[in-house]
Amino acid sequence: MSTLPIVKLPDPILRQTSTPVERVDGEVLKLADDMLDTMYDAPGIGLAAVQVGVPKRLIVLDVSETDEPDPLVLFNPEIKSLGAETRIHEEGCLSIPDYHIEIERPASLVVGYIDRDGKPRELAAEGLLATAIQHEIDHLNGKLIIDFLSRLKRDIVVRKFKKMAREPSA
Ligand code: GNR
Ligand code: NI
Repeated sequence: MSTLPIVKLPDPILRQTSTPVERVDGEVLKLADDMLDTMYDAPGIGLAAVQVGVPKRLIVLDVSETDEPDPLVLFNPEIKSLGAETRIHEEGCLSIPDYHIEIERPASLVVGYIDRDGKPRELAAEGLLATAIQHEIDHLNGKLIIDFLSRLKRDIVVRKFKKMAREPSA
């Protein structure tokens, strides 16, 4: 396995809509393993393929709070249902370093996906996992956490990251 460079704001690839994985083959399985490596190395609790420059509908997650890792790999994840209750969580994003924002989202969900063996599955999630799955699926649709801000606040953040991309030391 190997780590991959993480694409950062304002790279326009982050705004692309990712396309479905047609077939779970060795190539996308290798990509999933490299994404897990990249996520653990960062460290982060989730990663979408577009964040390593590959706009395919593939996400990896691990919200385990123990020493025991619990890697999840979801191809073509699709939200089947959302719970009525919401939760607010302070979210970060590996593509927007050192930036955090409180976001209110449904507290539970059921997600359909294709697993590593190419089999369709469903997963019921709540708490941090439900939050993280929604954050990752947003990435597949070109959506970022700054889109929960007003236009004015979002533009200020984008400008700051554009400036940092120009002058990496600033
Ligand atoms: O590592 C991450 N932490 C996190 C915290 C709260 C809600 C969502 C996340 S996902 C983020 C990694 C990332 O950017 N995934 O796209
Ligand atoms: Ni993110």
